[in-house]
Amino acid sequence: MAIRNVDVNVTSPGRNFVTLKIVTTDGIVGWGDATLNGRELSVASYLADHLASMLIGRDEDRIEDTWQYLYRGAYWRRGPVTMAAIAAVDMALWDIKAKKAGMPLYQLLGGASREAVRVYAHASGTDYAALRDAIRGYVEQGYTAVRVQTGVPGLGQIYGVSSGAPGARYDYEPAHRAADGSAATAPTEEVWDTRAYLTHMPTVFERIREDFGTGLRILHDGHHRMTPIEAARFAKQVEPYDLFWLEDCTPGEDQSALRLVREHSTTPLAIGEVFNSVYDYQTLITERLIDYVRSAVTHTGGITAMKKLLDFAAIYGIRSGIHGPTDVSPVGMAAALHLDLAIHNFGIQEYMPHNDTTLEVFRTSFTFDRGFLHPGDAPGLGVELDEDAAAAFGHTKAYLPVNRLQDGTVHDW
Ligand code: GCO
Ligand code: MG
Repeated sequence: MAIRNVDVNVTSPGRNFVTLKIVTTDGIVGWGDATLNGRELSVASYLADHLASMLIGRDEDRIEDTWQYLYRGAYWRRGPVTMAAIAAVDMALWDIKAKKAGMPLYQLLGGASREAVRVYAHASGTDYAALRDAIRGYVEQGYTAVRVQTGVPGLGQIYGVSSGAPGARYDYEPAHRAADGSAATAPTEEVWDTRAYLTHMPTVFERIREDFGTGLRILHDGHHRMTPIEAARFAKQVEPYDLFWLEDCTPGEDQSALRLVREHSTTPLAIGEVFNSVYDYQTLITERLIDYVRSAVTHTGGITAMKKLLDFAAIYGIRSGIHGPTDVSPVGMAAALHLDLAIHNFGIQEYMPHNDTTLEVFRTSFTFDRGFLHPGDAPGLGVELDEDAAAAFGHTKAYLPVNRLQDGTVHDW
């Protein structure tokens, strides 16, 4: 048996997704997620124009060899486009192998290490009252962990914070189309002031602890916006509020920046959603500068690479916190859930539910129950793309916003 067909599907049921379909000579179909928010067509081209023909005729069972062939065999290694493309091939091959075995993928990864996967929700609000209501809503649904993001007095729309418009809980998240829903031609711009943010945020954590007590796991995302010394001071200052983690406090390229943060604080640190290789973590893991690995399976070379990365992290007592916003497709989310259920050093899983339109196009078998997800027991990843439904939604160009300081300087994400 061998790989017979490789197809790349680009669809936009509310937001853009890139999905790889691999079909074997005996008709087994495997799906992989290759979505790279705001740069989707680059990965689609990498797959369709460069990799697809290399895969035809290969033995679909040789997952490790195929991974090495695409990674080590290529002259140009790493980078989000390459690693998202390799991830999609890898996921699709694992999907096929598990379907052939008649088992959910987590069984092939060693079987379940837990009954279900604890997830955290995204709560946000332009002011504290709105944030508190959002947190309360999640606590009532059974969530035990919530990421909190809020507006900062004096600043306008901030990334990660819902505008508060009716029914628009996650309106900050996808890359933005034009206001009328058509293709955007350039990113929108937001204004940022780190000093105002650093003054305001600790007061928010204090109120959350007053209102929700000590039991709730509170997470917060800094979106790479602080300098090392700002991050060190902030992480130290918020220690009394016992964050589950502070995410992406400094720009991702500079692994040594986290040494400074670590020297000054015991607030747990998470980073990695913009990383795409184990080498992005080498210093962070071996020097124990972080507590959680935030990579997406979709952007870090797939299940094969993530399993190795997380096993490496486990040696240093570092746990998983796999990236799971809606810019990984339900296929990528399922891949994360199978790993989460199987690995020993699971920490927590991010969960932003996809909207109904997306879920009509991707048929999922994972289930949510009172703050926990389970990948389900369908053979394979447990997600199927309905290509007819997908065909109704053409790709629509969209951009993540650009961030500027009040004087106009382009700032970090
Ligand atoms: C998170 C994130 C995402 C990113 C998004 C960008 O989930 O922690 O930071 O919401 O902003 O993945 O494409
Ligand atoms: Mg993040």
